[in-house]
Amino acid sequence: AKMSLMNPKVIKEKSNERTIDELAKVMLKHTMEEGIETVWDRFEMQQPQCRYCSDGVSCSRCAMGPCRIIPEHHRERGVCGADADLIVSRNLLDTLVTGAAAHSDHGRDIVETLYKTGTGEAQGYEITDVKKLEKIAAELGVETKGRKKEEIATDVGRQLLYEFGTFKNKVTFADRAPEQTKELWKAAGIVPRSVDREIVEAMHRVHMGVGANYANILLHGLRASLGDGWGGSMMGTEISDVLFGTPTINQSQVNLGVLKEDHVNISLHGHNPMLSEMIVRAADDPDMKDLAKKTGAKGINLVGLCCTGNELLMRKGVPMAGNHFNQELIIATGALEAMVIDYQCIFPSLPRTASCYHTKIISTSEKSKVVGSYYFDFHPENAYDTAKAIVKMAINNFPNRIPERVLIPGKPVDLMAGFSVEAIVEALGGTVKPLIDVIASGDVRGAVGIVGCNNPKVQHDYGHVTLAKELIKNDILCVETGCAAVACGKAGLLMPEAAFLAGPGLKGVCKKLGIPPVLHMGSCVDCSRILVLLAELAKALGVGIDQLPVAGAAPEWYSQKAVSIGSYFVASGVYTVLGVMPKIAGSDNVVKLLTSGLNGVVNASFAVEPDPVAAAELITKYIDGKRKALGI
Ligand code: CUV
Repeated sequence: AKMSLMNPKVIKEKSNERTIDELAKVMLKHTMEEGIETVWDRFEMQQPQCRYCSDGVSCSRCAMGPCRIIPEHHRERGVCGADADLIVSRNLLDTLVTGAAAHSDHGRDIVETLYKTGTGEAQGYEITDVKKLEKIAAELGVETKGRKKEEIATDVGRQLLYEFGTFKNKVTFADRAPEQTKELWKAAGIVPRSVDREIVEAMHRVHMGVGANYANILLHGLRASLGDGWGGSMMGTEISDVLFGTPTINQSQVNLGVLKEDHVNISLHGHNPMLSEMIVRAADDPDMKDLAKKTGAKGINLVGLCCTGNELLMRKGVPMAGNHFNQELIIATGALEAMVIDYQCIFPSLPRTASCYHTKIISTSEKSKVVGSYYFDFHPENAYDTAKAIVKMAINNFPNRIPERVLIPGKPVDLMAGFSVEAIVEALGGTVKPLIDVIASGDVRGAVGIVGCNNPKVQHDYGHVTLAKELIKNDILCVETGCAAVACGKAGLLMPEAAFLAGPGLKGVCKKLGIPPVLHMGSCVDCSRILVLLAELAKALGVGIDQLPVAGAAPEWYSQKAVSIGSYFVASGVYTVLGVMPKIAGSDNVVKLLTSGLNGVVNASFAVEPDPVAAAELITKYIDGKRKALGI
């Protein structure tokens, strides 16, 4: 029965306006007909959004406020005396370190899991990549000779946990940056001292009566972001590789069509592989497979969403159901028995969406309890047993599915993933030299990291896909993470066949190596893989990262984590173009500092360009400038 009061023509128009994902269009039409609310509807209901908040000139940090800067009404300062520059910069620092904290707390959970795997307290985990563990041990000065991998893991875990606090005053992985880049950090006073310290100090600085100089506040933001990128996030990536394996190139499938009508469908949504990897193991348990058959299903079908999906896709080839804005639509297929969540990027309203169907939302983190969800207290100590209990709950929900309400909107698209730095180097024959050669010859003009989320201010996936297509046309190789990579996967760009869309130079290189023109490097914390790749390229060339013909882009970002990523890209010397304007327009000084002033500090800056075609032009011009400066 069609419940909607909306005109069918309006429904069709809206589903086309909201997304370029063909299967999402089908589902959006369905949600509008059925009267199921989505992120796009809520965005519409929030219009017009507050102008003062959009420009960053509202402040509600203390009890003398809230305050707004309204120059035309002579309100130039908040009650405390803060002007627009200070209010904007304080708000931005707060946003940035919220993101840094999210990444880094995830990193800590992983490191703690490694530590507990070493000591034998964790259940069901093992050390998979011993070579990587030993390499990291050497960087940390942990003895490896004649020792068991568990002993090394315990010491590596402990050493990394120290780097969150204030005792060690060192973020070891930041040593991986080239000397020239580290010199810039030293000169600017932004070498990160620890992961947590920079975040806590930022919270101190935004307290009334502490940070009062906008430039000083923003520089600290760069330092905190470096503690995330080269610290917390890099630990998340590296130690996940140690525990679950370093990704190798693999093939899988993507979009809502990965759901299977005759299987128990479970989607894994969130970020931390310490949960999702364990669900993969539990679903492989013969007891679980038998149970699924007993309920009449052909088997268990695990699918990923958002970044924990990227983690599983990279390491295990688990099919990917979609990115951020597919999370409500997958429930509306009526074919999902359970959505298992940990934390970050999970709409708090998902149980409301699920209440229209048989789908169970299963939360697992004490940090992210969700009203209306089923909660399992998941910890390293009880990981395997809890994972099995979760899978069991999903299987037992299969008979509750209502077949008439199932709508799987189409067929999945093939994609290639697993491009860790190690996998890229292996594909190149063991060193980065061949990549440098094709950049020097001009066959590949440069490389761009496209990262970040979906945002209802941008047509879903349009920013990511258009930017990537424009860049590869210009012979610029794209490396991607997060929802950007999933968007391009759905659009078919993650297959070697997509090389026909690339310029002649890049096309030749892709054909020779059998790789796509857009490489999937993982989840958001795996933006740290991009840093490692840049560091290796710069060191091989004997230059700083800021001298490379590379750039970053976040065409559809929404999250505080993306602010931290963009900031550590820029602080590491990577020009970064945003597709959505941050909340800073209320301060000309902050805008100027971020879009040009930083060039005098870290030799890189931000730009904002909502049109992805224009953004591609900006980036191509910038890359050509860098090539010229290198004399290639
Ligand atoms: Ni972490 S942060 S919406 S899932 S990329 Fe996707 Fe990626 Fe942004 Fe979230």
